[in-house]
Amino acid sequence: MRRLSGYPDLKSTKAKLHELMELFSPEDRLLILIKPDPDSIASNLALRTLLLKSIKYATTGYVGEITRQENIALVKLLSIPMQRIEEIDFTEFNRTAILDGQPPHFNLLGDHHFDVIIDHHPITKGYSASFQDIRPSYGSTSTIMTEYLNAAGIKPSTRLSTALLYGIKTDTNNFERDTRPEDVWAFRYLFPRANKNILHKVELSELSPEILNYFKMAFDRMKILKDKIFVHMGEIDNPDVCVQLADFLMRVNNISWTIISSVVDDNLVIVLRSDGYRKNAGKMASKLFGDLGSAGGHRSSARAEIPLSNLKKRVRGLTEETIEKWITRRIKGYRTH
Ligand SMILES: [Mn+2]
Repeated sequence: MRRLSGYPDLKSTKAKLHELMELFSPEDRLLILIKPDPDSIASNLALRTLLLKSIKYATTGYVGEITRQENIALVKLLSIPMQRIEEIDFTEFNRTAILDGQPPHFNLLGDHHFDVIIDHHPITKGYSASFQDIRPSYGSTSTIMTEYLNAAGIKPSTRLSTALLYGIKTDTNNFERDTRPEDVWAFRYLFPRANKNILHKVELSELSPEILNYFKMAFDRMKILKDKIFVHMGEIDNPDVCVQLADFLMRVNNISWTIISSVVDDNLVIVLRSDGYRKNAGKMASKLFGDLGSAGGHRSSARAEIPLSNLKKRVRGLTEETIEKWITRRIKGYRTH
């Protein structure tokens, strides 16, 4: 097989692969546990491919919900078989693997023994595993899995390559963060094999049809306050809408800040974005709303949550209009320097 520009360290990966394969026998029934994000989903597909001929079967169980539209599209377009963990009968399996995470991330501690853990998050403690390969400096678990496939001499299928490529792209935010040469190597290795049309469709699938109604509402309600866009969405079921709106409206030229608020249950939830260059959304959140609830975040993204009961004395009647006016006043009073 052709080696690409010196990466990765094939010799040590081959040794690890050997160690991994030694663990399994043809009668094994493996349960793979993941969280349903692209890197985990792709890594799971890669492990299934690696072990295809060495075990009886593998089943993938995921923890939590598949909520992001891109992930729903990924699973559907690549027809990746997975089951909710609640639907799984653990007694059916004699082996367990965790990919792109470690037992504490799954609240699985105590006396359960794990067979395989492959991950790129910081190393945690308090569990036992027969095989571990944790590389915190790597951008994605998909990168590690690509090295394994390469070491095993397996040419990844179009479907697998597409999934792994997307896993790397997502976790490294298109190589803008936590990227190592190995991630770039894996990307180059997978790119010619992947289906770029599917990838493109998955990446464009961020909006659900239902959210378009919220976009319509936001366009009607939005206020442009100098370099800021503010929208109060009123009462909604899920504040994820605010996150998508806040990200989307940052694309508007000359806008450095977006602030999207909504009432969810008995809380006022405010999502803030800034260009993060000379601005600091976390600072803005805590200065504007920190006196009344939890507020904070990073330079480019932040969030505040205020129990409505804390606003009773400040915001007359707690109606959509009075809440909107109150936030507008606070935003106008904020000095960006
Ligand atoms: Mn990951």
